[in-house]
Amino acid sequence: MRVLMIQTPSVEGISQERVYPIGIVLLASCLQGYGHAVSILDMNLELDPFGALREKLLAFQPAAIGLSLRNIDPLGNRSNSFITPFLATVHWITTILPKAWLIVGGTGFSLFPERLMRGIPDLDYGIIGEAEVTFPALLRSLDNPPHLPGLCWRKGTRIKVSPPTTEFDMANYVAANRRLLDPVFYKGINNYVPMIGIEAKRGCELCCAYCVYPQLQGKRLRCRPPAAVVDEIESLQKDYGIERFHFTDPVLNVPRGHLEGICEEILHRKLKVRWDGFMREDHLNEKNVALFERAGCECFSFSPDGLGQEALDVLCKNLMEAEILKAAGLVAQTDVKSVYHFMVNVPGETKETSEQGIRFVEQLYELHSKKKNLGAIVLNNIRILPGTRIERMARSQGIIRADTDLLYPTYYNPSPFDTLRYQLETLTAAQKCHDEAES
Ligand code: B12
Repeated sequence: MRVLMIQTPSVEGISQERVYPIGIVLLASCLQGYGHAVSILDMNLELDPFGALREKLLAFQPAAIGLSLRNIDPLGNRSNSFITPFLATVHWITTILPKAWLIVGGTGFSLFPERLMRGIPDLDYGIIGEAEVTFPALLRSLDNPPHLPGLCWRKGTRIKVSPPTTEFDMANYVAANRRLLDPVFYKGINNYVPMIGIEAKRGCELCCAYCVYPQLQGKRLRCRPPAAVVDEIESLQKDYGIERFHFTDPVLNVPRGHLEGICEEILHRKLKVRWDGFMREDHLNEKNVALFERAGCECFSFSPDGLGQEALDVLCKNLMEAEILKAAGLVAQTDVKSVYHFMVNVPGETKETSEQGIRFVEQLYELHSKKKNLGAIVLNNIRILPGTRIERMARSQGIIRADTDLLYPTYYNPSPFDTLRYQLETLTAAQKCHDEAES
């Protein structure tokens, strides 16, 4: 069957950082293995995304189209929605190729499956979560699919959803066939984000109050063998000259020993690559910080989220303020920059916690002041996503109503601390200016 995989618009305009759409390239690689003729379109790469879509549809004439809805909105308190261009994409396809099967998946879809299937009657099927097994199986039986994990389908006017799988065995992981989408197209676009994502594992065993990662990938950690991860990195460097990578793992440095194994393999092969990924503070020590730096870590990215112990506790971070400061002390001694993400105006915010938050930010600047290696402190309000503890809190506190449509940007930011973010941002901007003036 001719199958076209499309990454629908996921960034705000052409100037934004873009990422290689690893999800659809992995799926297309799988489908190729089953003998399908596949093609890929990343609309984010196109100056005229809808013109490119039309051209691709007419030239390739797919019988089935896989639409990836990765992002629902840009987060960061912004109010744009990627649902609008997604709806436009569906509309263009059904106008140009009304007979093609339309199947949707991706993280954005997986968070709102019923809502989207109900709201967009042109979607024939949806698949929640990882789709390496379900998608090829669905293509074999589009007229009358059997029970498949994660499948969303229509029965009359009803939407039926079967529970997704989070059990894909990472020992069977086949690295994406990059010939299907040349990484070179993504070179030189981004200023900050490494464009190529590498999956070292799936799954997250934490239960942070706002987070959907365990929902998306399951709670069980499923690691790829370090040598296989480094094989993928090595071949991307050799074949495409890619030197910077982002590990897509929810938390990169758990379980203990896995990232260490990857780093030892990188060093053993003498690869000169740079990489980053989100790490847990309580798993860092002098030894592994030094190893990560030697193996090419170019940024310690942290998401401690809570600006103090009360906030850490309410966000269920299972992390101590002292552990964050200890980790900051360790990474501050390296020549690698660090970035910290925090959430502002979390449930239970008071005058005291907000003042503590300000002091906490100041302490981080202080720790990093000697080497001037604090890349950024990123401050956001919480985007309320379905199925999270924060959603339940927001409902019980009357911050969202029973009929609030979470599909569109909705943040937890009640008064009276709804402007706290600006206060903290002003502080970080002033600190940055001070640091730059000194250096
Ligand atoms: C790594 C990551 C990043 C990295 C990417 C680096 C890189 N070079 O790739 C960074 C930090 C840069 C990043 C940035 C952003 N991200 Co991000 N990111 C992730 C993360 C942790 C993993 C994504 C990933 O690559 N997974 C591995 C691939 C293989 O899995 P996958 O894409 O899910 O694909 C599988 C399935 O979804 C499915 N599938 C995918 N497509 C399709 C299509 C069809 C037809 C079918 C059937 C199935 C299917 O099958 C695939 C294989 O199993 C997810 C959270 C998570 N745990 O999933 C958030 C996540 C996807 N990001 C999100 C967002 C919003 C963003 C940003 C907009 C945030 C921002 N303002 O910076 C940007 C946008 C970047 C962009 N250009 O798209 C949201 C999206 C949902 C939402 N809330 O809108 C998520 C879910 C996190 C969250 N907080 O909610 N991200």
